[in-house]
Amino acid sequence: MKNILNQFAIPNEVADPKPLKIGFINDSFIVRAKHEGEKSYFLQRINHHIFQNVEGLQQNIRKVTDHIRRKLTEAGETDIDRKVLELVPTKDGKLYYCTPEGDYWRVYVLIENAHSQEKVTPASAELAGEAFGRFQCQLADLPFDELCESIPNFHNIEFRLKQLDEALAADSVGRKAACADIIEAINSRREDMCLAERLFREGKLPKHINHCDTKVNNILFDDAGRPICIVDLDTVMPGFVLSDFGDFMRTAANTGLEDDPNLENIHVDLQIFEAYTRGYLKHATFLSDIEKELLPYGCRLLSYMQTVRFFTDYINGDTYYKIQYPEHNLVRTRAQLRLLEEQEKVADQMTAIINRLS
Ligand code: GN1
Ligand code: MG
Repeated sequence: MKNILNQFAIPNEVADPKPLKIGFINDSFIVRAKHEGEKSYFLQRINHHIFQNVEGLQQNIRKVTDHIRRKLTEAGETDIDRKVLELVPTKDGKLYYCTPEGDYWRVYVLIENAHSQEKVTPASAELAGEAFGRFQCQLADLPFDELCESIPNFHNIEFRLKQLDEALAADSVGRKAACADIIEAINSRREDMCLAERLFREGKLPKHINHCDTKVNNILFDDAGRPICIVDLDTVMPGFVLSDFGDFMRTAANTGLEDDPNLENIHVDLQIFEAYTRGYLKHATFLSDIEKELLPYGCRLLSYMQTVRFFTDYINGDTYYKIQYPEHNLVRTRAQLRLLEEQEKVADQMTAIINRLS
């Protein structure tokens, strides 16, 4: 691993990398400065099976972090190094290093005195809304087609449904027959759930740069509990603002778990919904009327998309998501479907909250 670190333009003396247990996709290590007051680093092996275009991925991250840094500077912000991630290039100026064995590595400067949170409260949800709203706003004037899709069609529901149809047609592990109710629930919503893609084709719904993984644990907070920096930029790519709003609500405004085996636990937490929306709308000032109007739809879209993705993986025999027990992807599917049904029930309440707050 010394040899890997040696490839990067790290100016100060550092200790050996120590593995960090975060995230399921990349392998992460912390690289501490040997002397106090000097920079420490965050080393990652990029999962190039999931991110097959590492060059495009790293260029995305560079463009986004450069753009945000410029915005922060223009706004006269201080402490900018803690408010945006910084990639450390290799000694020959590349954004990643590929080993002779074909492993891809990258290095970020470590942001000190910052931590992430797993749980949300109404107070932290409002701050999270501000943080993701600010992030989207900072990127609103970066043309969406400047970035590539680091995972092609990642949040394209038409593509995800096609993948499901292919999985069902193959039925390679014979799981389809027992899932008629799920297939029916997915099919009956197909047309409605492809609305955003249709509106885009008709020129009525714009694309912007999105984070595409807006879980609360992708925000770093300072010791006083204020959000300082958005991290995990791997899926930052063009898409609908509905993605980021919807995925936060899918993961945070659910009284149950993403894989809750007890469907009775699953309801929409409207307090969290309202708090996040308040924070988000404060900063997402670039939203058009149609985008604002579609935000409750965005919540349903992301729950539906996750239902389709978990179910596809179940039908395929669990090849994408790590599972903890054999029926895990089926349990996840049912839990996400229930969340969708619950969101359908409170759609009007969501709209009323948005109208009141905007
Ligand atoms: C994956 O690994 P994690 O939790 O960051 C997935 C998301 C899904 C999520 C479901 C690259 O994210 O899109 O919403 O699982 N990320 C990728 O919990 O597929
Ligand atoms: Mg992630």
